[in-house]
Amino acid sequence: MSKAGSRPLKVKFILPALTEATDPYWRPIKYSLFPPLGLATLAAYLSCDDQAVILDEHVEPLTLDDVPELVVIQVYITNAYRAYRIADHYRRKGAFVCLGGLHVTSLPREAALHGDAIFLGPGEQIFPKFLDDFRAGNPERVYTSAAGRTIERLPPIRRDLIRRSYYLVPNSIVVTRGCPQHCDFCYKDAFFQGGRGFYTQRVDDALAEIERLPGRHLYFLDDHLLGDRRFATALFQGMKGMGRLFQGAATVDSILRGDLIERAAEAGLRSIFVGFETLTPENLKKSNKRQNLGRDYQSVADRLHSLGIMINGSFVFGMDDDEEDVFRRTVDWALRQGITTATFHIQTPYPGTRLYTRLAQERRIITQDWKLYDTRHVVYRPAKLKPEALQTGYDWAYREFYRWRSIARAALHHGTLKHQAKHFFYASGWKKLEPLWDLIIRARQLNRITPLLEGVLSKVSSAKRVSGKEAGHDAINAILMAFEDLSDVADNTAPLARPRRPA
Ligand code: B12
Ligand code: SF4
Repeated sequence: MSKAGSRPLKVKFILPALTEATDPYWRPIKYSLFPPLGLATLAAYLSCDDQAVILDEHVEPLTLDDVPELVVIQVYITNAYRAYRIADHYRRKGAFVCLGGLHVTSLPREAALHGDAIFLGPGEQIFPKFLDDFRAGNPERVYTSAAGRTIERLPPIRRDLIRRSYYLVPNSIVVTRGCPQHCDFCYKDAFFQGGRGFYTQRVDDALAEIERLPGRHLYFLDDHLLGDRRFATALFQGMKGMGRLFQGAATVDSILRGDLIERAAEAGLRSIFVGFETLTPENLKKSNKRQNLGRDYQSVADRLHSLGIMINGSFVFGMDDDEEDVFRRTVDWALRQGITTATFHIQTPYPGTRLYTRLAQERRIITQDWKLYDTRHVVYRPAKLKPEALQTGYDWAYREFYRWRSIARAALHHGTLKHQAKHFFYASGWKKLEPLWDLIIRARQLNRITPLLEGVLSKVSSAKRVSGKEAGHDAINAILMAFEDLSDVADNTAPLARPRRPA
Protein backbone atom coordinates (compact mmCIF):
# COMPACT_ATOMS: atom_id res chain seq x y z
CA MET A 1 0.00 0.00 0.00
CA SER A 2 1.34 3.44 -0.90
CA LYS A 3 1.47 6.16 1.72
CA ALA A 4 -1.47 8.56 1.49
CA GLY A 5 0.48 11.27 3.35
CA SER A 6 -1.28 14.60 3.26
CA ARG A 7 -2.49 14.25 -0.33
CA PRO A 8 -6.30 14.23 -0.80
CA LEU A 9 -8.03 10.86 -0.47
CA LYS A 10 -10.74 9.49 -2.75
CA VAL A 11 -13.22 7.74 -0.46
CA LYS A 12 -16.37 5.79 -1.27
CA PHE A 13 -18.81 5.12 1.59
CA ILE A 14 -21.26 2.31 0.85
CA LEU A 15 -24.44 1.13 2.52
CA PRO A 16 -25.15 -2.17 0.72
CA ALA A 17 -28.79 -3.18 0.21
CA LEU A 18 -30.24 -4.89 3.28
CA THR A 19 -32.30 -7.30 1.23
CA GLU A 20 -31.98 -8.44 -2.34
CA ALA A 21 -34.51 -6.91 -4.71
CA THR A 22 -35.93 -10.38 -5.30
CA ASP A 23 -37.06 -10.76 -1.70
CA PRO A 24 -40.87 -10.97 -1.52
CA TYR A 25 -40.78 -8.56 1.44
CA TRP A 26 -38.92 -5.87 -0.50
CA ARG A 27 -40.75 -2.58 0.02
CA PRO A 28 -39.01 0.31 -1.71
CA ILE A 29 -40.65 2.85 0.59
CA LYS A 30 -39.31 1.22 3.74
CA TYR A 31 -35.77 1.49 2.40
CA SER A 32 -36.20 5.05 1.13
CA LEU A 33 -37.05 6.42 4.54
CA PHE A 34 -33.78 7.34 6.20
CA PRO A 35 -30.39 8.32 4.77
CA PRO A 36 -27.26 6.52 6.06
CA LEU A 37 -26.47 8.76 9.02
CA GLY A 38 -23.70 6.49 10.32
CA LEU A 39 -21.67 6.91 7.12
CA ALA A 40 -22.34 10.66 6.97
CA THR A 41 -21.05 10.84 10.57
CA LEU A 42 -17.81 9.08 9.59
CA ALA A 43 -17.36 11.24 6.48
CA ALA A 44 -17.17 14.28 8.75
CA TYR A 45 -13.68 13.18 9.82
CA LEU A 46 -12.21 13.59 6.33
CA SER A 47 -10.20 16.66 5.42
CA CYS A 48 -11.94 19.27 3.33
CA ASP A 49 -9.86 18.50 0.24
CA ASP A 50 -10.60 14.76 0.35
CA GLN A 51 -13.16 13.59 -2.20
CA ALA A 52 -16.07 11.63 -0.70
CA VAL A 53 -19.23 10.04 -1.99
CA ILE A 54 -21.92 8.17 -0.06
CA LEU A 55 -23.68 5.47 -1.99
CA ASP A 56 -26.86 4.00 -0.48
CA GLU A 57 -27.75 1.00 -2.55
CA HIS A 58 -31.37 1.06 -1.40
CA VAL A 59 -32.03 4.21 -3.36
CA GLU A 60 -29.58 4.12 -6.27
CA PRO A 61 -27.65 1.52 -8.25
CA LEU A 62 -24.12 0.76 -7.14
CA THR A 63 -21.50 1.17 -9.85
CA LEU A 64 -18.48 -1.02 -9.33
CA ASP A 65 -16.18 0.04 -12.15
CA ASP A 66 -14.46 2.85 -10.24
CA VAL A 67 -11.24 2.53 -8.22
CA PRO A 68 -11.45 4.58 -5.03
CA GLU A 69 -8.44 4.54 -2.76
CA LEU A 70 -10.53 3.86 0.32
CA VAL A 71 -13.86 2.01 0.52
CA VAL A 72 -15.84 2.24 3.77
CA ILE A 73 -18.70 -0.22 4.12
CA GLN A 74 -21.41 -0.40 6.80
CA VAL A 75 -22.36 -3.99 7.54
CA TYR A 76 -25.70 -5.01 9.03
CA ILE A 77 -26.47 -8.69 9.58
CA THR A 78 -28.88 -8.89 6.65
CA ASN A 79 -26.59 -7.14 4.19
CA ALA A 80 -23.45 -8.95 5.37
CA TYR A 81 -23.05 -11.35 2.42
CA ARG A 82 -23.61 -8.58 -0.04
CA ALA A 83 -21.22 -6.27 1.83
CA TYR A 84 -18.54 -8.97 1.73
CA ARG A 85 -18.94 -9.47 -2.04
CA ILE A 86 -18.59 -5.75 -2.63
CA ALA A 87 -15.57 -5.65 -0.29
CA ASP A 88 -13.88 -8.58 -2.10
CA HIS A 89 -14.52 -6.88 -5.43
CA TYR A 90 -12.85 -3.62 -4.39
CA ARG A 91 -9.94 -5.37 -2.70
CA ARG A 92 -9.26 -7.23 -5.95
CA LYS A 93 -9.10 -3.83 -7.63
CA GLY A 94 -6.53 -2.57 -5.13
CA ALA A 95 -8.70 -0.39 -2.90
CA PHE A 96 -8.24 -0.45 0.88
CA VAL A 97 -11.50 -1.71 2.40
CA CYS A 98 -12.80 -0.78 5.87
CA LEU A 99 -15.67 -2.78 7.34
CA GLY A 100 -17.61 -1.68 10.41
CA GLY A 101 -21.06 -1.57 11.99
CA LEU A 102 -23.24 -3.90 14.05
CA HIS A 103 -22.48 -7.19 12.33
CA VAL A 104 -18.72 -6.65 12.17
CA THR A 105 -18.76 -5.97 15.90
CA SER A 106 -20.71 -9.19 16.54
CA LEU A 107 -18.59 -11.41 14.30
CA PRO A 108 -15.19 -9.81 13.76
CA ARG A 109 -13.48 -12.99 12.61
CA GLU A 110 -16.01 -13.49 9.82
CA ALA A 111 -15.68 -9.86 8.69
CA ALA A 112 -11.88 -9.87 8.89
CA LEU A 113 -11.78 -12.29 5.93
CA HIS A 114 -13.17 -9.54 3.71
CA GLY A 115 -11.75 -6.24 5.01
CA ASP A 116 -8.29 -4.74 5.21
CA ALA A 117 -9.30 -3.10 8.48
CA ILE A 118 -12.29 -3.89 10.67
CA PHE A 119 -13.91 -1.63 13.25
CA LEU A 120 -15.70 -2.78 16.39
CA GLY A 121 -18.24 -0.53 18.07
CA PRO A 122 -19.17 3.09 17.35
CA GLY A 123 -16.89 4.88 14.91
CA GLU A 124 -16.48 8.37 16.38
CA GLN A 125 -13.16 7.71 18.09
CA ILE A 126 -11.66 4.89 16.02
CA PHE A 127 -12.32 6.13 12.48
CA PRO A 128 -10.33 9.37 12.86
CA LYS A 129 -7.55 7.34 14.47
CA PHE A 130 -7.56 5.01 11.46
CA LEU A 131 -7.46 7.96 9.03
CA ASP A 132 -4.33 9.26 10.73
CA ASP A 133 -2.73 5.81 10.57
CA PHE A 134 -3.76 5.35 6.95
CA ARG A 135 -2.33 8.68 5.91
CA ALA A 136 0.88 7.69 7.70
CA GLY A 137 0.91 4.42 5.73
CA ASN A 138 0.49 2.37 8.86
CA PRO A 139 -3.13 1.23 9.32
CA GLU A 140 -3.94 -1.48 11.85
CA ARG A 141 -6.05 -4.56 11.10
CA VAL A 142 -8.54 -4.10 13.96
CA TYR A 143 -9.80 -0.93 15.62
CA THR A 144 -11.87 -1.36 18.79
CA SER A 145 -13.89 1.40 20.39
CA ALA A 146 -13.35 1.37 24.16
CA ALA A 147 -13.11 3.83 27.02
CA GLY A 148 -13.40 7.54 26.29
CA ARG A 149 -16.40 7.32 23.99
CA THR A 150 -18.18 10.58 23.40
CA ILE A 151 -20.34 12.38 20.88
CA GLU A 152 -19.73 15.80 22.35
CA ARG A 153 -18.30 18.40 20.00
CA LEU A 154 -18.43 16.16 16.92
CA PRO A 155 -17.62 17.68 13.56
CA PRO A 156 -20.95 18.42 11.81
CA ILE A 157 -22.34 15.36 10.09
CA ARG A 158 -21.78 15.51 6.28
CA ARG A 159 -25.40 16.02 5.23
CA ASP A 160 -24.13 17.62 2.02
CA LEU A 161 -23.26 14.07 0.84
CA ILE A 162 -26.86 12.91 1.30
CA ARG A 163 -29.28 13.18 -1.63
CA ARG A 164 -32.24 14.56 0.23
CA SER A 165 -34.79 14.08 -2.55
CA TYR A 166 -34.21 10.31 -2.49
CA TYR A 167 -35.62 9.99 1.04
CA LEU A 168 -38.99 10.44 2.66
CA VAL A 169 -37.34 11.51 5.91
CA PRO A 170 -34.11 13.32 5.05
CA ASN A 171 -34.36 15.13 8.37
CA SER A 172 -33.53 12.08 10.43
CA ILE A 173 -31.21 12.80 13.31
CA VAL A 174 -29.55 11.02 16.27
CA VAL A 175 -28.62 12.95 19.38
CA THR A 176 -27.70 10.04 21.68
CA ARG A 177 -25.99 6.67 21.27
CA GLY A 178 -27.13 3.40 22.81
CA CYS A 179 -29.67 2.92 25.56
CA PRO A 180 -29.64 2.71 29.37
CA GLN A 181 -31.52 -0.65 29.37
CA HIS A 182 -30.20 -4.19 28.91
CA CYS A 183 -32.73 -6.39 27.11
CA ASP A 184 -31.31 -9.83 26.33
CA PHE A 185 -32.37 -9.82 22.68
CA CYS A 186 -30.99 -6.37 21.85
CA TYR A 187 -27.82 -5.52 19.91
CA LYS A 188 -26.95 -2.82 22.41
CA ASP A 189 -24.80 -4.44 25.11
CA ALA A 190 -22.65 -6.32 22.59
CA PHE A 191 -22.13 -3.31 20.37
CA PHE A 192 -21.17 -0.95 23.18
CA GLN A 193 -19.09 -3.35 25.29
CA GLY A 194 -15.78 -2.03 26.57
CA GLY A 195 -17.02 1.51 27.12
CA ARG A 196 -20.10 3.59 27.80
CA GLY A 197 -23.41 2.09 26.61
CA PHE A 198 -25.46 5.27 26.64
CA TYR A 199 -24.35 8.84 26.11
CA THR A 200 -25.68 12.02 24.61
CA GLN A 201 -24.63 15.01 22.57
CA ARG A 202 -24.40 18.38 24.28
CA VAL A 203 -27.84 19.97 24.20
CA ASP A 204 -26.58 23.08 22.42
CA ASP A 205 -24.97 20.94 19.68
CA ALA A 206 -28.19 18.96 19.24
CA LEU A 207 -30.25 22.15 19.00
CA ALA A 208 -27.76 23.64 16.53
CA GLU A 209 -28.09 20.57 14.31
CA ILE A 210 -31.87 20.80 14.47
CA GLU A 211 -31.68 24.48 13.48
CA ARG A 212 -29.63 23.50 10.42
CA LEU A 213 -32.35 21.13 9.14
CA PRO A 214 -34.83 22.72 6.74
CA GLY A 215 -38.63 22.33 6.98
CA ARG A 216 -40.61 21.28 10.06
CA HIS A 217 -40.49 17.51 10.25
CA LEU A 218 -37.78 15.58 12.13
CA TYR A 219 -37.32 11.91 12.94
CA PHE A 220 -35.11 11.06 15.91
CA LEU A 221 -33.56 7.63 15.26
CA ASP A 222 -32.24 7.31 18.81
CA ASP A 223 -32.96 3.99 20.49
CA HIS A 224 -34.45 5.79 23.48
CA LEU A 225 -35.02 9.53 23.12
CA LEU A 226 -36.26 9.85 26.71
CA GLY A 227 -33.41 7.72 28.13
CA ASP A 228 -31.57 10.60 29.84
CA ARG A 229 -34.19 12.72 31.56
CA ARG A 230 -32.00 15.75 32.13
CA PHE A 231 -30.81 15.81 28.52
CA ALA A 232 -34.29 15.23 27.10
CA THR A 233 -35.86 17.90 29.31
CA ALA A 234 -33.34 20.49 28.14
CA LEU A 235 -33.68 19.38 24.53
CA PHE A 236 -37.47 19.72 24.56
CA GLN A 237 -37.23 23.04 26.38
CA GLY A 238 -34.89 24.30 23.64
CA MET A 239 -37.18 22.99 20.89
CA LYS A 240 -40.26 24.72 22.25
CA GLY A 241 -41.30 27.45 19.89
CA MET A 242 -39.23 26.10 16.98
CA GLY A 243 -42.41 24.90 15.28
CA ARG A 244 -41.04 21.41 14.69
CA LEU A 245 -43.07 18.20 14.36
CA PHE A 246 -41.15 15.12 15.29
CA GLN A 247 -41.18 11.36 15.75
CA GLY A 248 -38.97 9.22 17.97
CA ALA A 249 -38.73 6.10 20.15
CA ALA A 250 -38.96 5.48 23.89
CA THR A 251 -39.66 2.78 26.46
CA VAL A 252 -42.95 2.08 28.23
CA ASP A 253 -41.66 3.14 31.67
CA SER A 254 -40.23 6.45 30.45
CA ILE A 255 -43.64 7.40 29.05
CA LEU A 256 -45.38 6.73 32.35
CA ARG A 257 -42.80 8.42 34.59
CA GLY A 258 -42.92 12.17 35.44
CA ASP A 259 -43.99 14.70 32.83
CA LEU A 260 -41.29 14.24 30.21
CA ILE A 261 -43.76 13.02 27.64
CA GLU A 262 -45.90 16.15 28.10
CA ARG A 263 -42.77 18.26 27.52
CA ALA A 264 -41.99 16.24 24.41
CA ALA A 265 -45.54 16.83 23.12
CA GLU A 266 -45.19 20.57 23.74
CA ALA A 267 -41.94 20.55 21.76
CA GLY A 268 -43.71 18.86 18.81
CA LEU A 269 -43.66 15.06 19.38
CA ARG A 270 -46.50 13.64 17.27
CA SER A 271 -45.73 9.94 16.88
CA ILE A 272 -43.66 7.51 18.90
CA PHE A 273 -42.22 4.02 18.52
CA VAL A 274 -42.87 2.09 21.74
CA GLY A 275 -41.28 -1.26 22.58
CA PHE A 276 -44.25 -3.12 24.12
CA GLU A 277 -42.71 -6.36 22.79
CA THR A 278 -44.99 -8.81 24.64
CA LEU A 279 -48.18 -8.87 26.69
CA THR A 280 -46.83 -11.78 28.80
CA PRO A 281 -44.92 -10.88 32.00
CA GLU A 282 -43.04 -14.22 31.99
CA ASN A 283 -41.56 -13.29 28.60
CA LEU A 284 -40.47 -9.91 29.92
CA LYS A 285 -38.74 -11.51 32.89
CA LYS A 286 -36.94 -14.10 30.79
CA SER A 287 -35.67 -11.51 28.33
CA ASN A 288 -34.55 -9.08 31.02
CA LYS A 289 -36.94 -6.41 29.77
CA ARG A 290 -37.60 -5.43 33.36
CA GLN A 291 -38.47 -1.84 32.63
CA ASN A 292 -41.76 -3.09 31.10
CA LEU A 293 -42.65 -5.40 34.01
CA GLY A 294 -45.75 -4.44 35.96
CA ARG A 295 -46.41 -1.44 33.71
CA ASP A 296 -49.91 -0.77 32.59
CA TYR A 297 -49.67 -0.79 28.80
CA GLN A 298 -53.18 0.61 28.46
CA SER A 299 -52.16 3.70 30.47
CA VAL A 300 -49.25 4.18 28.09
CA ALA A 301 -51.61 4.19 25.11
CA ASP A 302 -54.16 6.43 26.85
CA ARG A 303 -51.57 8.93 27.96
CA LEU A 304 -50.02 9.21 24.52
CA HIS A 305 -53.38 9.54 22.82
CA SER A 306 -54.52 12.21 25.26
CA LEU A 307 -51.49 14.21 24.08
CA GLY A 308 -52.35 13.61 20.43
CA ILE A 309 -49.31 11.36 19.92
CA MET A 310 -49.75 8.45 17.50
CA ILE A 311 -48.22 5.11 18.49
CA ASN A 312 -46.06 2.74 16.47
CA GLY A 313 -46.12 -0.35 18.70
CA SER A 314 -43.32 -2.89 18.49
CA PHE A 315 -44.24 -6.52 19.27
CA VAL A 316 -42.09 -9.65 19.27
CA PHE A 317 -43.51 -13.13 18.61
CA GLY A 318 -41.93 -16.45 19.54
CA MET A 319 -40.64 -15.74 23.03
CA ASP A 320 -40.51 -18.79 25.26
CA ASP A 321 -43.95 -18.36 26.80
CA ASP A 322 -45.76 -17.64 23.54
CA GLU A 323 -48.38 -20.16 22.46
CA GLU A 324 -50.76 -20.36 19.51
CA ASP A 325 -53.04 -17.64 20.88
CA VAL A 326 -50.31 -14.98 21.04
CA PHE A 327 -50.98 -13.58 17.55
CA ARG A 328 -54.70 -12.95 17.96
CA ARG A 329 -54.30 -11.65 21.53
CA THR A 330 -51.63 -9.17 20.48
CA VAL A 331 -53.40 -7.89 17.36
CA ASP A 332 -56.70 -7.57 19.24
CA TRP A 333 -55.05 -5.63 22.04
CA ALA A 334 -53.29 -3.27 19.63
CA LEU A 335 -56.50 -2.56 17.70
CA ARG A 336 -58.47 -2.05 20.91
CA GLN A 337 -55.93 0.52 22.12
CA GLY A 338 -56.01 2.45 18.84
CA ILE A 339 -52.35 1.75 18.04
CA THR A 340 -51.77 3.48 14.67
CA THR A 341 -49.01 1.33 13.20
CA ALA A 342 -47.53 -1.90 14.48
CA THR A 343 -44.13 -3.40 13.82
CA PHE A 344 -44.27 -7.13 14.43
CA HIS A 345 -41.06 -9.12 14.72
CA ILE A 346 -40.29 -12.79 14.89
CA GLN A 347 -37.85 -13.04 17.80
CA THR A 348 -34.35 -13.06 16.30
CA PRO A 349 -31.23 -14.10 18.20
CA TYR A 350 -28.57 -11.70 16.89
CA PRO A 351 -25.04 -13.06 17.32
CA GLY A 352 -23.36 -11.38 20.28
CA THR A 353 -26.58 -11.05 22.29
CA ARG A 354 -27.36 -12.96 25.48
CA LEU A 355 -30.38 -14.42 23.68
CA TYR A 356 -28.12 -15.91 21.02
CA THR A 357 -25.77 -17.41 23.61
CA ARG A 358 -28.67 -18.99 25.49
CA LEU A 359 -30.38 -20.45 22.41
CA ALA A 360 -27.04 -21.73 21.07
CA GLN A 361 -26.35 -23.45 24.41
CA GLU A 362 -29.79 -25.00 24.26
CA ARG A 363 -29.03 -26.08 20.64
CA ARG A 364 -32.08 -24.24 19.34
CA ILE A 365 -30.49 -22.19 16.56
CA ILE A 366 -31.62 -23.81 13.30
CA THR A 367 -29.81 -21.69 10.72
CA GLN A 368 -26.91 -19.30 10.51
CA ASP A 369 -27.92 -17.94 7.15
CA TRP A 370 -27.64 -14.26 8.12
CA LYS A 371 -29.96 -13.18 5.28
CA LEU A 372 -32.79 -14.70 7.27
CA TYR A 373 -32.00 -12.77 10.45
CA ASP A 374 -34.36 -9.96 9.50
CA THR A 375 -37.07 -10.59 12.13
CA ARG A 376 -39.35 -11.97 9.42
CA HIS A 377 -38.05 -15.52 9.38
CA VAL A 378 -37.86 -18.19 12.07
CA VAL A 379 -34.18 -19.00 12.67
CA TYR A 380 -34.48 -20.92 15.97
CA ARG A 381 -36.74 -23.52 17.58
CA PRO A 382 -39.40 -21.76 19.66
CA ALA A 383 -40.25 -23.34 23.04
CA LYS A 384 -44.03 -23.72 22.82
CA LEU A 385 -44.73 -23.21 19.12
CA LYS A 386 -43.81 -25.07 15.95
CA PRO A 387 -41.56 -22.95 13.69
CA GLU A 388 -44.22 -23.10 10.94
CA ALA A 389 -46.90 -21.89 13.35
CA LEU A 390 -44.71 -18.97 14.33
CA GLN A 391 -44.13 -18.01 10.70
CA THR A 392 -47.81 -18.34 9.79
CA GLY A 393 -48.96 -16.49 12.88
CA TYR A 394 -46.55 -13.62 12.19
CA ASP A 395 -47.75 -13.30 8.58
CA TRP A 396 -51.37 -13.44 9.79
CA ALA A 397 -50.77 -10.70 12.38
CA TYR A 398 -49.50 -8.24 9.76
CA ARG A 399 -52.37 -9.05 7.37
CA GLU A 400 -54.96 -8.76 10.10
CA PHE A 401 -53.62 -5.54 11.62
CA TYR A 402 -53.51 -3.74 8.27
CA ARG A 403 -56.88 -4.89 6.83
CA TRP A 404 -59.03 -1.89 5.95
CA ARG A 405 -61.53 -3.03 8.55
CA SER A 406 -58.87 -3.17 11.25
CA ILE A 407 -57.44 0.24 10.35
CA ALA A 408 -60.94 1.73 10.59
CA ARG A 409 -61.59 -0.07 13.89
CA ALA A 410 -58.39 1.21 15.49
CA ALA A 411 -58.95 4.74 14.11
CA LEU A 412 -62.42 4.87 15.65
CA HIS A 413 -60.85 4.42 19.07
CA HIS A 414 -59.87 8.10 19.11
CA GLY A 415 -62.10 10.80 20.55
CA THR A 416 -61.93 13.41 17.81
CA LEU A 417 -62.56 13.19 14.10
CA LYS A 418 -59.23 14.84 13.38
CA HIS A 419 -57.33 12.22 15.36
CA GLN A 420 -59.36 9.51 13.62
CA ALA A 421 -58.54 10.99 10.20
CA LYS A 422 -54.85 11.26 11.02
CA HIS A 423 -54.75 7.67 12.21
CA PHE A 424 -56.53 6.46 9.09
CA PHE A 425 -54.32 8.37 6.64
CA TYR A 426 -51.08 7.52 8.43
CA ALA A 427 -51.75 3.78 8.72
CA SER A 428 -53.20 3.35 5.25
CA GLY A 429 -50.56 5.62 3.71
CA TRP A 430 -47.84 3.44 5.22
CA LYS A 431 -49.18 0.02 4.30
CA LYS A 432 -51.84 0.38 1.61
CA LEU A 433 -50.40 2.71 -1.05
CA GLU A 434 -47.40 0.72 -2.26
CA PRO A 435 -47.91 1.42 -6.02
CA LEU A 436 -48.20 5.15 -5.33
CA TRP A 437 -45.01 5.09 -3.25
CA ASP A 438 -43.20 3.23 -6.05
CA LEU A 439 -44.29 5.88 -8.52
CA ILE A 440 -43.14 8.70 -6.29
CA ILE A 441 -39.78 7.03 -5.59
CA ARG A 442 -39.25 6.46 -9.32
CA ALA A 443 -39.90 10.13 -9.95
CA ARG A 444 -37.44 11.09 -7.19
CA GLN A 445 -40.20 13.18 -5.67
CA LEU A 446 -40.25 11.80 -2.14
CA ASN A 447 -39.39 15.19 -0.70
CA ARG A 448 -42.68 16.55 -2.07
CA ILE A 449 -44.49 14.29 0.37
CA THR A 450 -43.07 16.11 3.38
CA PRO A 451 -45.96 18.65 3.55
CA LEU A 452 -48.38 15.72 3.51
CA LEU A 453 -46.53 14.05 6.35
CA GLU A 454 -46.45 17.32 8.27
CA GLY A 455 -50.20 17.72 7.71
CA VAL A 456 -50.90 14.26 9.05
CA LEU A 457 -48.63 14.93 12.02
CA SER A 458 -50.27 18.28 12.83
CA LYS A 459 -51.43 18.80 16.39
CA VAL A 460 -54.58 17.22 17.77
CA SER A 461 -55.80 17.32 21.32
CA SER A 462 -58.47 15.08 22.71
CA ALA A 463 -59.24 17.70 25.34
CA LYS A 464 -60.79 20.01 22.79
CA ARG A 465 -63.54 18.34 20.83
CA VAL A 466 -64.25 20.11 17.57
CA SER A 467 -67.05 19.95 15.03
CA GLY A 468 -66.83 17.45 12.23
CA LYS A 469 -66.31 20.21 9.69
CA GLU A 470 -63.38 21.78 11.47
CA ALA A 471 -61.97 18.45 12.48
CA GLY A 472 -59.61 16.99 9.96
CA HIS A 473 -59.59 20.29 8.06
CA ASP A 474 -55.86 20.96 8.44
CA ALA A 475 -54.85 17.41 7.75
CA ILE A 476 -57.10 17.09 4.72
CA ASN A 477 -55.97 20.46 3.33
CA ALA A 478 -52.35 19.44 3.61
CA ILE A 479 -53.13 16.15 1.92
CA LEU A 480 -54.92 17.83 -0.99
CA MET A 481 -52.05 20.28 -1.43
CA ALA A 482 -49.50 17.51 -1.47
CA PHE A 483 -51.46 15.53 -4.03
CA GLU A 484 -51.79 18.64 -6.25
CA ASP A 485 -48.03 18.99 -5.98
CA LEU A 486 -47.68 15.44 -7.13
CA SER A 487 -49.87 15.80 -10.19
CA ASP A 488 -46.84 16.07 -12.48
CA VAL A 489 -45.03 13.13 -10.93
CA ALA A 490 -46.20 10.60 -13.48
CA ASP A 491 -44.60 12.53 -16.38
CA ASN A 492 -41.31 12.58 -14.61
CA THR A 493 -40.64 8.97 -13.78
CA ALA A 494 -37.34 7.09 -14.14
CA PRO A 495 -36.80 3.34 -13.63
CA LEU A 496 -36.88 2.39 -9.97
CA ALA A 497 -33.37 2.02 -8.59
CA ARG A 498 -33.19 -1.58 -7.51
CA PRO A 499 -30.03 -2.88 -5.95
CA ARG A 500 -27.92 -4.59 -8.58
CA ARG A 501 -26.09 -7.81 -7.96
CA PRO A 502 -22.37 -7.26 -7.61
CA ALA A 503 -20.04 -7.95 -10.49
C1 B12 B 1 -32.52 3.71 10.44
C2 B12 B 1 -32.63 2.25 10.85
C3 B12 B 1 -33.08 1.37 9.88
C4 B12 B 1 -33.28 1.76 8.45
C5 B12 B 1 -31.89 1.51 7.80
C6 B12 B 1 -31.55 2.47 6.72
C7 B12 B 1 -30.31 3.30 6.98
N1 B12 B 1 -30.23 4.27 6.18
O1 B12 B 1 -29.47 3.04 7.85
C8 B12 B 1 -34.36 0.74 7.98
C9 B12 B 1 -35.74 1.29 8.21
C10 B12 B 1 -34.25 0.29 6.53
C11 B12 B 1 -34.09 -0.39 8.97
C12 B12 B 1 -34.49 -1.68 8.74
C13 B12 B 1 -34.30 -2.69 9.65
N2 B12 B 1 -33.73 -2.61 10.86
CO1 B12 B 1 -33.00 -0.98 11.56
N3 B12 B 1 -32.45 0.54 12.46
C14 B12 B 1 -32.31 1.80 12.15
C15 B12 B 1 -31.88 2.63 13.37
C16 B12 B 1 -33.16 3.13 14.03
C17 B12 B 1 -30.96 3.80 13.18
C18 B12 B 1 -29.66 3.54 12.40
C19 B12 B 1 -28.82 4.79 12.50
O2 B12 B 1 -28.86 5.64 11.62
N4 B12 B 1 -28.08 4.94 13.61
C20 B12 B 1 -27.29 6.12 13.91
C21 B12 B 1 -25.89 6.01 13.33
C22 B12 B 1 -25.07 7.22 13.73
O3 B12 B 1 -25.30 4.86 13.87
P1 B12 B 1 -24.87 3.61 13.00
O4 B12 B 1 -25.60 3.57 11.72
O5 B12 B 1 -24.89 2.41 13.83
O6 B12 B 1 -23.32 3.96 12.62
C23 B12 B 1 -22.33 4.02 13.63
C24 B12 B 1 -21.62 2.69 13.95
O7 B12 B 1 -22.38 1.56 13.66
C25 B12 B 1 -20.33 2.75 13.24
N5 B12 B 1 -20.23 2.23 11.88
C26 B12 B 1 -21.17 1.80 11.04
N6 B12 B 1 -20.62 1.39 9.89
C27 B12 B 1 -19.30 1.58 9.98
C28 B12 B 1 -18.28 1.34 9.09
C29 B12 B 1 -16.97 1.66 9.47
C30 B12 B 1 -15.85 1.38 8.53
C31 B12 B 1 -16.72 2.24 10.73
C32 B12 B 1 -15.36 2.69 11.11
C33 B12 B 1 -17.75 2.45 11.64
C34 B12 B 1 -19.03 2.12 11.25
O8 B12 B 1 -20.02 4.13 13.20
C35 B12 B 1 -21.22 4.90 13.13
C36 B12 B 1 -21.02 6.11 14.03
O9 B12 B 1 -20.83 5.68 15.36
C37 B12 B 1 -31.19 1.52 14.24
C38 B12 B 1 -31.15 1.84 15.73
C39 B12 B 1 -29.91 2.63 16.07
N7 B12 B 1 -30.06 3.45 17.05
O10 B12 B 1 -28.86 2.53 15.48
C40 B12 B 1 -32.03 0.31 13.88
C41 B12 B 1 -31.40 -1.11 13.86
C42 B12 B 1 -30.06 -1.03 13.20
N8 B12 B 1 -32.29 -1.89 13.02
C43 B12 B 1 -32.47 -3.06 13.45
C44 B12 B 1 -33.31 -4.01 12.82
C45 B12 B 1 -33.58 -5.29 13.61
C46 B12 B 1 -33.85 -3.76 11.56
C47 B12 B 1 -34.74 -4.73 10.77
C48 B12 B 1 -34.22 -6.15 10.70
C49 B12 B 1 -36.13 -4.65 11.40
C50 B12 B 1 -37.28 -5.08 10.56
N9 B12 B 1 -37.70 -6.29 10.65
O11 B12 B 1 -37.78 -4.29 9.84
C51 B12 B 1 -34.74 -4.06 9.37
C52 B12 B 1 -33.75 -4.72 8.43
C53 B12 B 1 -34.50 -5.28 7.29
C54 B12 B 1 -33.63 -6.15 6.47
N10 B12 B 1 -34.15 -6.71 5.46
O12 B12 B 1 -32.49 -6.37 6.77
C55 B12 B 1 -31.70 -3.33 14.73
C56 B12 B 1 -30.45 -4.16 14.40
C57 B12 B 1 -30.21 -5.28 15.35
C58 B12 B 1 -28.96 -6.05 14.94
N11 B12 B 1 -28.28 -6.63 15.89
O13 B12 B 1 -28.57 -6.09 13.79
C59 B12 B 1 -31.41 -1.92 15.22
C60 B12 B 1 -30.10 -1.73 16.01
C61 B12 B 1 -32.62 -1.48 16.09
C62 B12 B 1 -32.67 -2.17 17.43
N12 B12 B 1 -32.53 -1.45 18.52
O14 B12 B 1 -32.85 -3.36 17.50
N13 B12 B 1 -33.45 0.06 10.03
S1 SF4 C 1 -35.02 -0.76 25.60
FE1 SF4 C 1 -34.86 -1.11 23.37
S2 SF4 C 1 -32.89 -0.25 22.70
FE2 SF4 C 1 -32.87 -0.40 24.96
S3 SF4 C 1 -31.83 -2.34 25.40
FE3 SF4 C 1 -34.04 -2.76 25.36
S4 SF4 C 1 -34.53 -3.32 23.22
FE4 SF4 C 1 -32.48 -2.36 23.26
